[in-house]
Amino acid sequence: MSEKLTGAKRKDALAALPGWIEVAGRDAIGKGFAFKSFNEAWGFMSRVALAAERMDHHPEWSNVYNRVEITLATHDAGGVTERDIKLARFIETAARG
Ligand code: H2B
Repeated sequence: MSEKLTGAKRKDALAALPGWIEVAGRDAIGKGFAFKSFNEAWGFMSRVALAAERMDHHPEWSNVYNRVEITLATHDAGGVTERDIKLARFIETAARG
């Protein structure tokens, strides 16, 4: 099981992920994405879904038309770990198309 990220490591990891914020009220990180269309949002979600399955690490997310809200936490660890940071990094590349 991965260790929860704390302190400077966590701060530095988040600083390198623009727009990602600490979720209020729980140990998790999140970001909202807005695309030009539902088609672009779904394409993004498809890329993330395939990677998440390969990584065996899955996002909590919701989609409304062109918007996708994502929360990442490692359920086994009860908080944010390096696995969430890796997935968030992939999500950033997937959002670029
Ligand atoms: N995703 C996330 N975000 N956290 C987990 O702890 C987790 C997961 N655990 N995906 C995985 C799957 C686990 O349930 C399976 C059995 O490996």
